[in-house]
Amino acid sequence: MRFVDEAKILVRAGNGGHGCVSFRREKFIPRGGPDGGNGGDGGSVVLVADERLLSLYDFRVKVLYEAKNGQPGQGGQRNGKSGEDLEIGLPLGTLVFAQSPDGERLLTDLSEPGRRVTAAKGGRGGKGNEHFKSSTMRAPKFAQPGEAGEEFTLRLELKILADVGLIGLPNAGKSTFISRVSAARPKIADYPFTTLTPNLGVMTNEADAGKRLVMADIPGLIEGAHMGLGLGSRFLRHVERTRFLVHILSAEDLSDDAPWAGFEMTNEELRRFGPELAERRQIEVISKIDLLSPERLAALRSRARDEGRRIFFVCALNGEGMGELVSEIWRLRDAAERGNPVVSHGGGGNTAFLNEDFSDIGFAYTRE
Ligand SMILES: Nc1nc2c(ncn2[C@@H]2O[C@H](COP(=O)(O)OP(=O)(O)OP(=O)(O)O)[C@@H](O)[C@H]2O)c(=O)[nH]1
Ligand SMILES: [Mg+2]
Repeated sequence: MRFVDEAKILVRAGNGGHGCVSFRREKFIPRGGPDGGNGGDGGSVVLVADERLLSLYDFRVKVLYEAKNGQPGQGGQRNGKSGEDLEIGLPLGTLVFAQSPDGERLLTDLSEPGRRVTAAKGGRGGKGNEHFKSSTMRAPKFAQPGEAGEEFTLRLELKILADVGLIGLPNAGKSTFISRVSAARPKIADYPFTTLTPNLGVMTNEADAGKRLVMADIPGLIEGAHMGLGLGSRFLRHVERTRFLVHILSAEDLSDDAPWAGFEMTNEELRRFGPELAERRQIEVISKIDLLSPERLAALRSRARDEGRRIFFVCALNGEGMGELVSEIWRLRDAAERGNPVVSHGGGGNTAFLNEDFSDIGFAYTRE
């Protein structure tokens, strides 16, 4: 399924059924009283946050969403049936804007799984003529029409909600990382911009009541991303709503005199995109350490220590350093959960499984 994060749809609630004008007609009762029933209410259009979805693609294909009309009332005091509501499932993290000639307003932010919001209210059914009879009006020859249902143009904007955002230069090993720690299976290849759209992976911690953590992998950032270079900041908004970032730098991209310069470059792009994102807590990771000589690796470790910089050195291929990194990710997530409930997320579509290679650290790694 294609990843799409913007769409525009038309939602139309059902009209209320008209009230009925009718009079009782029975043998030997020449002038029966009014017995027109009420019209049924029109169905509403209801939006539901669904954590299994990760794209607005469907809403590019189908644009009009209509709930059912209420049925008209009938003679013999029979009320019309109400129209059924129409439920529309939207990805968790969808912002919904209602448009009107004088602009748009935020209708809702579907930021909790299962959240339900009525986007267009169904019209009320009209009263039948029986409702209007009184001592002064015994035979009302009118009934109430049903109300029209509401109708809106909605602009949908998906901003992924996840616990952790993965960032780094192209080819840093981000997708490899997410594929090692979750059941997500993104495309991985030895060239930049392999990832073209965000992926979500779910990590589970079987040792802790199956606790889940959702990680978002986005395309690599290059210098000038904020100006639209590379895949630009097009996808940066998908790590805006994360608790913290895991920043991955490949051992291939370390320069000799200023080894961490690659981190600074990506951070500069974050800053230009939004200062708030640049201040988000990060875990710094050097990946692909299997490509370094033991001496160089030792030198880098001690340099980081001397500079008071906590850097995790890992190899996603053989698992070296991964256990420690994953523990740190859970630790930060737990701390963030206690401190500030930024994200509420029950998990995405990718279920994780226990990986025996890493079972000694007590975390459920996934690697089928
Ligand atoms: N030697 C080695 N290679 C690795 C390691 N992790 C990833 N790679 C390789 O690095 C290349 C890029 O990996 P990806 O996971 O696609 O990198 P990415 O950061 O997602 O790249 P983009 O999606 O293009 O931004 C692939 O050929 C991987 O096999 C590692 O720990 N060691
Ligand atoms: Mg990738």
